[in-house]
Amino acid sequence: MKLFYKAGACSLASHIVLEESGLPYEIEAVDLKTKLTASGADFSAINAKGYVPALQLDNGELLTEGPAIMQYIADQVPAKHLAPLADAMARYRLQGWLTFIGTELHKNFSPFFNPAASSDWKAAAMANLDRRLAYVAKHIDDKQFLLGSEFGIADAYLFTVLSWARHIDLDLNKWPALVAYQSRVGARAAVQAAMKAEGLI
Ligand SMILES: N[C@@H](CCC(=O)N[C@@H](CS)C(=O)NCC(=O)O)C(=O)O
Repeated sequence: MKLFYKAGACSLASHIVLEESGLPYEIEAVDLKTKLTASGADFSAINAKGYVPALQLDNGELLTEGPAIMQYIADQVPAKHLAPLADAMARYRLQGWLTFIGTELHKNFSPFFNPAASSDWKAAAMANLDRRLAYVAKHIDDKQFLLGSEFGIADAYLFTVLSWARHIDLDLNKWPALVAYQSRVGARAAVQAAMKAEGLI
């Protein structure tokens, strides 16, 4: 498998999950401005959406959308418990978290990385982040990870979006549970390895 990624972007979550899975994989960086991959390929021809993450499977198929990619990887290695089994209630809870992180968190960070975003849009997004993160902090207060005591793919995604806070002047210190969570996830060997491979640490 090959993961197309941009250092520190939402593709980091899929990268962490690949590391956690223990499966063999490669990574290739994408320049999102020129849409060229590190080897000089036209990324738009590989993924018509033009954004990361994208996972090229061993059979040549391409899978896009982080939550789908992460679930695919998790389902290849059920013994690693990166996602609850497909018919378990906990799987729907996981889907709920992936959707929440994608739509309520990830996409409220997006205007801060968009030079065309207005200050009104950014202010509205920051207010949303404030409310949503307060909710997550309360949820995580008595837990190790989002679904309880076991690390899973939603944690890889939440860790990744929380790592953007320092770039946008969002101080996580007002939620000590989130800061502790971030350190807990960040200390995992797979997270360290993925971040190192992307040149983030
Ligand atoms: N819905 C997509 C969103 C992916 C996304 O927002 N990717 C960003 C990086 S975090 C990107 O590649 N942006 C560049 C672009 O849209 O051209 C997913 O969940 O995978």
